[in-house]
Amino acid sequence: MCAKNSLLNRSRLMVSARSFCVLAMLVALGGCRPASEPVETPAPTVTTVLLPSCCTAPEQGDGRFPDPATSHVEDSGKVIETVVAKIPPPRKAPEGMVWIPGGKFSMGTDYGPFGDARPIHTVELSGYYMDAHAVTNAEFAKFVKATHYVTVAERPLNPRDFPGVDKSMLVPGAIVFTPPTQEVPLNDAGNWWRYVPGANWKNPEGPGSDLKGRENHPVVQVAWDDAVAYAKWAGKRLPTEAEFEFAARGGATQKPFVWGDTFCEDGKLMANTFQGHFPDKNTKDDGYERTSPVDAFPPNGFGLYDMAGNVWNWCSDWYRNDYYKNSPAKNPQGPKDSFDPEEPGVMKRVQRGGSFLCTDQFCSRYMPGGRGKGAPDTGSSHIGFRCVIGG
Ligand SMILES: [Ca+2]
Repeated sequence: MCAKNSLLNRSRLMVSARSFCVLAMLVALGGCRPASEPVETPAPTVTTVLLPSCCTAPEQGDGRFPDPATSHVEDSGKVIETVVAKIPPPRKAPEGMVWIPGGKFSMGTDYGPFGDARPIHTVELSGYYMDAHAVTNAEFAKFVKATHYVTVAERPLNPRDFPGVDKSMLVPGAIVFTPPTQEVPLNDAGNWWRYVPGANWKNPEGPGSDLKGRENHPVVQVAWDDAVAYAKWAGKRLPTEAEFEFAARGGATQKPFVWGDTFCEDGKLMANTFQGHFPDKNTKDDGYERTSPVDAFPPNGFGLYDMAGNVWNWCSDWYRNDYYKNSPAKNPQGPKDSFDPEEPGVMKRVQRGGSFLCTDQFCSRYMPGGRGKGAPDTGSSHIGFRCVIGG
């Protein structure tokens, strides 16, 4: 999607929203109002259109996502045992990359809340090299130094693309996780996301923040367009959604976590997620309130780090909630267009892996079948990426 269209998408959202609360719910939760319901022109606010849309609150029970050990949807699709191809790497792996030999696996999950990850279906993949970890701040800095690339969050906003919006509000910036000081309803992501003028990859939390001590953390505040630009410069590409899931599963079959069957392994937290009470009290049992070094947690069965937690990873595919019904069996590239019933009319790309904000109280999509999605022009403080090279 070109930047112009992306901005037009933003603009359309801005004039179709009713209020911060409603739009925040539309973006973060979806389905809060029928698409055909007429809406009033709001008091415009940049903040509302830039909320990320990766997570959906649970709809049942005590407000927590159900235990993956007990939440299984019947007739979710045929499951086969994962077959990791015995294909040796065609050449020495590029520095920092891991050979994923491809094979066959069951893509999707029977885990209850993940309705868009069904039916489970067999996918066959060719081999590829994947970055062992997400692109770091230090690596992204090299790219920017070499190319003088300006990320989406740093670019001026054109008033023509935002009719009716006060020019003073059109300030480059990005959305930042800003935890409230008290318990808040989980049905309004506006309670913990804030648009911060001046926030970008170099200043992830806005002016006054920097990357000192975070050189080995994943870069964040990068839009899909930024990730694609980096990949092209590096001679790589973004992974397809299928490549990411196959890699995340690490050769295992339908395990709920990329490391195995239980959230903790021998009492050890295996990924950077959110502990405590979301979003107001982060007990940081895993040691990190926000991003962590890319090698802080153990790698999975393929030797890949942070395939769950830390930051979401942009994938190349457009997002459609119903894609698994029609996905090609071999090397699927994603649908030709995008549709998210939670937010019709907004084109989105797939994100995978979950982030440091994932918790069973709000977002369990760090589990390998979980799908995330977001507008290509919208990064945030918990979205990064990694790259692949075809075999
Ligand atoms: Ca954490």
